[in-house]
Amino acid sequence: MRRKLLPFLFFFLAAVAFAAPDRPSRPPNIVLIYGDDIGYGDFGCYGATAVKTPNVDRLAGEGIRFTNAYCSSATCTPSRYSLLTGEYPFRQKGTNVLPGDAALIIEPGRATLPSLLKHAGYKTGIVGKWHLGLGADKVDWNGEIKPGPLEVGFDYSFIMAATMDRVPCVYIENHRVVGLDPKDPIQVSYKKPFPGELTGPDVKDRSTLKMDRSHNHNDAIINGIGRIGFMTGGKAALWKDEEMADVFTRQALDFIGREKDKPFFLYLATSDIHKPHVPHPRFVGKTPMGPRGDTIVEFDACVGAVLKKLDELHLAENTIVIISSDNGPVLDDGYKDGSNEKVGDHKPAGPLRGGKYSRFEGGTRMPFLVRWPARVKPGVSDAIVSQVDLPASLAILAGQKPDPKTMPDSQNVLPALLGESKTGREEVVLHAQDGGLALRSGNWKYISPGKMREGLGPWKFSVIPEPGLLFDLSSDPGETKDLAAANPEKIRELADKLKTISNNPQQ
Ligand SMILES: [Ca+2]
Repeated sequence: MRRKLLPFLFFFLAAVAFAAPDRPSRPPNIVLIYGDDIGYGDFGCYGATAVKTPNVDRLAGEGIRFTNAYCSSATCTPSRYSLLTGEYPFRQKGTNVLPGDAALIIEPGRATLPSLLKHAGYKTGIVGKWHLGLGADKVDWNGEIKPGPLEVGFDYSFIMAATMDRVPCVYIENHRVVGLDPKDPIQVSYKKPFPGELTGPDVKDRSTLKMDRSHNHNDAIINGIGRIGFMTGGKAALWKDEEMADVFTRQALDFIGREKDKPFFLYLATSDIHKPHVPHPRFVGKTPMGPRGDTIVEFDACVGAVLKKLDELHLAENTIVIISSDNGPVLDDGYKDGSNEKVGDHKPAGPLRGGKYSRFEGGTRMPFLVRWPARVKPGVSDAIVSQVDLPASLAILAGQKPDPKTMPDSQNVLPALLGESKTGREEVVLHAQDGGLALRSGNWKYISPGKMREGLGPWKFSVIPEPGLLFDLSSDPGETKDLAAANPEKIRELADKLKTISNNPQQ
């Protein structure tokens, strides 16, 4: 009799344990807050003083602050591709920065970070910037917009298609444009303007614009701001840039609230701090740095709202919160917003050289924070990790066995992410779409011959000659002393290694 009761008792106790809040047996929720164009030096916890980021700094103090964490590429689309697929972007054609009417570049059905977590029982959601293409060919913005996030592993999606400076300037929830009046259908073109729609060249008095361009961004004028690409229709659905951060934050909080009773994965890809920098009026003037600095404060407020929500729902203890960015910082990226003139002593890339678009460290070394109170002790880690490792590492944490064939570059660096190991990867490949590849191996950094952008915009362009550049990051984090001539064997070794990795995954 007693023996027969035991299994029931076990199941009863298991059910009680499973129902308890913050139960350790439940897989952790995962919230990945992915900033846009935020540099290594843009947060207080990485040395910024001209901008205050108390919420990000709080998370850093309660978790691990990484000093050698990388995105895969120095621009948006390729980094985001890598983050979700576990594959370096240079292995696939078509992964460079996409126009807003591009087709989906992730093959539906392939293993992704969200699909593996979904398979592990997670509810998966994306809120914010997508920029990985939508549809199989030409998208009908007035019908069902697919395939997209829902076809590559997300249960819920509330996104902008591409970037704030590209059309279409509308939100898309799951498969539909939000707030679209069917009597005012949307058309999008990246080739020619639509008759009767205001475009940049029509605006002779530039003071009538909310923000003028410095280069490009002179196609459709929407909300007083020039964009890349043309669109017509959908007037009721157009976003207002100054409200975007609040809209995405609200959607993120709603997702957490809806899914709080099961493990969830939220990929919150913020609009901040990508150009055009248009913070909500309550953040205007919060820094001496103009709109770019103010959008960092807006990003921090979004982080604060998410942390508060997790606290209110008693989810913080067993939720992993990761904060990072998709590429390095940029000042003048196409709008006259005072970013260069007002930057003052602030160093957007901290002590690193270069920024967005660059293969110098500023292009791809990212702020990277991991907080998980139930398991992770606060600290600082110098382990080398890459965002391309998140799919395999988080999937393994959730009990999945990712296939290295489908996620060829995603290494399991979970011990480093959780602070249980001081080492992560031995080397990482870094990419800039108009430059080529670079390799970090231990403290050595090799940049292959090819094009190079210098500066944070406007840029100087140069060509790196054979045999490339070599730096010792342990003594020269700012990549100022090229050691190539003095170390011919080392540079040959690294060039060979880079070639091997780029030809053969997981070497
Ligand atoms: Ca970006």
